[in-house]
Amino acid sequence: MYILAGEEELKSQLERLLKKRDLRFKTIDDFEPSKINNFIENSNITINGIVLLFSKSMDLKKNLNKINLINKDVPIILVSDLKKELDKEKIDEKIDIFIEPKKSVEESILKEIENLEFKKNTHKLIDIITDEEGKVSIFIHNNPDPDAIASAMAFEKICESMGLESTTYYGGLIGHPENEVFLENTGFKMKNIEEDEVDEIINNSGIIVFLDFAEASINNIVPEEVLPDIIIDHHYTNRNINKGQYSEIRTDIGATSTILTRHLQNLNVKIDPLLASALLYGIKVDTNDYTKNISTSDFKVISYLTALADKELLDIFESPPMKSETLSALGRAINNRDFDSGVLTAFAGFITYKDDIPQIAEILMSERDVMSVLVFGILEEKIHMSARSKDLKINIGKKMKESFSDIGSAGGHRHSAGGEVPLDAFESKEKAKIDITRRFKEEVIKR
Ligand SMILES: [Mn+2]
Repeated sequence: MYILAGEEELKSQLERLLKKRDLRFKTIDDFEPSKINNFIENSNITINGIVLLFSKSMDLKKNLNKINLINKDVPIILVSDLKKELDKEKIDEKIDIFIEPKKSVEESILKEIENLEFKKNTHKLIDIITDEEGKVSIFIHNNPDPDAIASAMAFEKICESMGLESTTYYGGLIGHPENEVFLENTGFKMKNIEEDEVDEIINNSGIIVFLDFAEASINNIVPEEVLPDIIIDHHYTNRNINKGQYSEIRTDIGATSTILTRHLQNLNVKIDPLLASALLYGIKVDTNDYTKNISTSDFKVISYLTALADKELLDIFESPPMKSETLSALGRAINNRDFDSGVLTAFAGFITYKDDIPQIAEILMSERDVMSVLVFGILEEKIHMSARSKDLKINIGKKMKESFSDIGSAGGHRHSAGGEVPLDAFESKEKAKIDITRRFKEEVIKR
């Protein structure tokens, strides 16, 4: 049961709502804490909450002390637009739930406007795609990440639903092993191209689409002078870009995959478990596990996609199986590790993939009592290094720079860093191992 107290008009509105939902309530006519407490004590049914309704017309301040007198075992829900004034009175501890009616109305209006905007955009997008004749060419940035790849999958799905042919192109490599596993498991086919192939593709395209980037020639294979028909992106740029017919650059949204999902929803295009998983993983990576640059639009899309996604596939995306060479390098690093005062250094020997080094560093960080890690290995006459630290007093990027910049290049951030040193900076492989370990320990261990 709920107890309602406060302003008449709001009370009768809420009464109607509760009746509709078959929820029991008791209305207290004038706001008297003793009356409420009496009712709570003498009632033989559980009181789920007390709803206090105060809009601007009533002097809430006058009643503040009264709220203090209410039985503290029952949750208090305060409905009022005067939250700012209340904060000063430090009433937050007494109120369990705060509802601001005006703010809620504003938010729902904004939400509806945002929905309308998205629908309008989808229509515009479709108009452009259907107006133009010929093939749809989708470009994504160099060394594409899951967000770019999933967005291309979604755009191709839209084209397919309209009976149009489309191809996705990218320059560079599928760099990280996680991205490789991601692409492999989506089964998505896209074309890796060189610069000299772009002109012909552009000339044979009806529609040119840029996804997850907005500016030709910056970290992508498209020449500067190419004007796209469609841009969908979420990265901030302060430069004047050639926008073409349709450009949707939403820096307030966490991932291009979110924007594409909204278009798929508006078009009622079926999102199969594979596409849902890919889009969801794209958002996850771009928002740093749903923590960075995330908006209400992203959250809405995330909950929608989570219901459709293939959980096993997501598990594979999130913790990709290791290659046999990587596992061997990890084994060597584990056997060759040296632990001293919270600092772990590990030599992985001759490695096959450069990306193995940071991956191994991440794994070795999980050992108990380890605060900082340096992993290094040899590939093509170079020593590749990767360092991690959870020691708050250390900036591992700076430490790496101080340790190695005289013989190679090194640097990074507070918690994560890397570097490269030519093997011939040392007399032998054995000397390299000793010297690198010594340099790192000298900088990182505080004695
Ligand atoms: Mn992105």
